[in-house]
Amino acid sequence: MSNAAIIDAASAEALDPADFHSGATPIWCPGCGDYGVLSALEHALAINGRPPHEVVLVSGIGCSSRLPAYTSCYGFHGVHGRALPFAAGVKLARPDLEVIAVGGDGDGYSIGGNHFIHACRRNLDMLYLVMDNRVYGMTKGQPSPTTEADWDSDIAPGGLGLRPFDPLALAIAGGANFVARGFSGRPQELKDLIVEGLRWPGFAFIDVLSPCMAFRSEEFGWKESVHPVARTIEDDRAAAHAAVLAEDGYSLGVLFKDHRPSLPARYVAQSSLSEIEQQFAVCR
Ligand SMILES: Cc1ncc(C[n+]2csc(CCOP(=O)(O)OP(=O)(O)O)c2C)c(N)n1
Ligand code: SF4
Repeated sequence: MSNAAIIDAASAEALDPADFHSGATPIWCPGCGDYGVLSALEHALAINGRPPHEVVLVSGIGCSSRLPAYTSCYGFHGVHGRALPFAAGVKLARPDLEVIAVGGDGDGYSIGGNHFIHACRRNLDMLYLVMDNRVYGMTKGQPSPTTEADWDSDIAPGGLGLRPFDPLALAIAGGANFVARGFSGRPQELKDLIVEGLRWPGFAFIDVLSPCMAFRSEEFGWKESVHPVARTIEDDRAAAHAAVLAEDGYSLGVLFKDHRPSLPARYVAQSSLSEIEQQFAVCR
């Protein structure tokens, strides 16, 4: 048995996916892909072996961003598009914690797009899980940056006509150390990807194809489109970028892994919380 498998076996005995349930019942629509993501995440956290009180889930706004409330981990349900800066703050203040940012393609690639680029660039040791349904679900079906140009809807008749951008290519160009794609309909594989991303040093990004049954029921057909990635490229960012731009957007697995150093340690908070409070005190 490999070292990783021994650790997995020991952790699996210690923690159960149910340990990560909050007890709150998700209010997602029946068939929403986010159920599969939640389940995969809970199983991955149990394998990862860190108890709920050592894990922080940070989100923005959207159906997918409700996810932290359904877990027993520490959670922060912030403002739209700002999950990554909050998560970075938590990680800088408490590098000992497992920090995971979650949300949707609208939250992360539209209003939060600039934060996404810079989170990749800073390469802090955290995981970012995007439930990509290629639509704004919560606000009733507007196109997002990953929506196909010709997707026809009441709100954008005939389609927007805008080329969708590729978040994986952006993450590689930005500097992320781990770039992968998962599918909510393959929760076992997604669980493995999440475990690998959690353990990989630096910024790990997983774009999860997660169908929206309410506004894009055709995404149910993704189960026929997905296929394993041809190969994982390691350390050659230019080659990985070219490969990702050339693939069809349905390759599942790790597309790129790198060992780029994280934000320099000199920028990481060295002070204690009380010292920081004193620095910001209005009256001394
Ligand atoms: C500053 C601000 N602008 C707009 C909104 C409205 N809003 C709420 S959720 C959302 C989009 C959510 O889409 P996505 O992140 O893809 O999540 P999904 O609901 O599809 O899971 C928008 C535009 C808001 N809450 N705050
Ligand atoms: S509107 Fe779409 S994304 Fe939101 S809960 Fe329903 S199926 Fe899921």
